[in-house]
Amino acid sequence: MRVHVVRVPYDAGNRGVRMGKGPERLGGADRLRSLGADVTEATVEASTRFRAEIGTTFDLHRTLAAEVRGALAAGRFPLVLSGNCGAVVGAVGGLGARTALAWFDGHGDFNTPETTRSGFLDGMALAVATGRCFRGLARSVPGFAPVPEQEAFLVGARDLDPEERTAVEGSRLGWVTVPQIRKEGAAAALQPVLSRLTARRIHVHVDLDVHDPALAPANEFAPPGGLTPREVQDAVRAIGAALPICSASIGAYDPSADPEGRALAAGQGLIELFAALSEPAPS
Ligand SMILES: [Mn+2]
Repeated sequence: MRVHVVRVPYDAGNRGVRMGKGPERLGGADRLRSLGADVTEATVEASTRFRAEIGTTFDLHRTLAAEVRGALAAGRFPLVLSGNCGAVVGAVGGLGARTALAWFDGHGDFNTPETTRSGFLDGMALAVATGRCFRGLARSVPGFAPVPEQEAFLVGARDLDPEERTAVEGSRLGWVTVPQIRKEGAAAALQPVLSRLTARRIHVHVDLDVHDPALAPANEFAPPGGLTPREVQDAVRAIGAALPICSASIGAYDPSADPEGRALAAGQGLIELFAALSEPAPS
């Protein structure tokens, strides 16, 4: 296992607060080393002192894109631990075109400036990654090209604003729901969205609030009715069986919402799973 762990310890442009605490708490590098992995690490920092949610977030994306590109060039698996889901925009910049996108999340992250009710940029993260909004700023991320909607899919999303839901339903995004996974099993539930992908590799993003907060409370926004940690792992394995997972990101972990460390355990389990899946298949 050759892994490059990149932390982006920011939430809405602010360092080390709320979900910005998550990357350091998740750790990962030492645990992976103890399992025999060859691990390098980096922490992405804002390049300007004044914090503006939108400007600082895209600034972080630009730096993250370079980290991801460098890791791939060095033959390492980029594993991004981020406060916000928008880090995927930076990762996509580093990955280049022809990469599909799996998006595990309790929410849709598919709002736009015209539909958002909270004003939280990260609620638009998937819309940015697929080129629906903030196109100019997204173009400022080196290497970024929007992921075509038909090459992206939501997993476990269940709390969408009304207009956001309409947007997802009117889009070409895939959407695999909690009831589908519970009823059919992860592999069967994911098969329709996986079989239509034309990309040759995939980035897997996990907002830890895809988990049921009764089992693994990731943050204060986690909606009820989520997946079990086992279901999330099964779904990631099903994706990895269909095409190579070239990079991954784990986001939205707020340690203060998780006093018993159950979402932490789920996140650390995913870190180990991604590292294990990064091994090239024996030939
Ligand atoms: Mn999210």
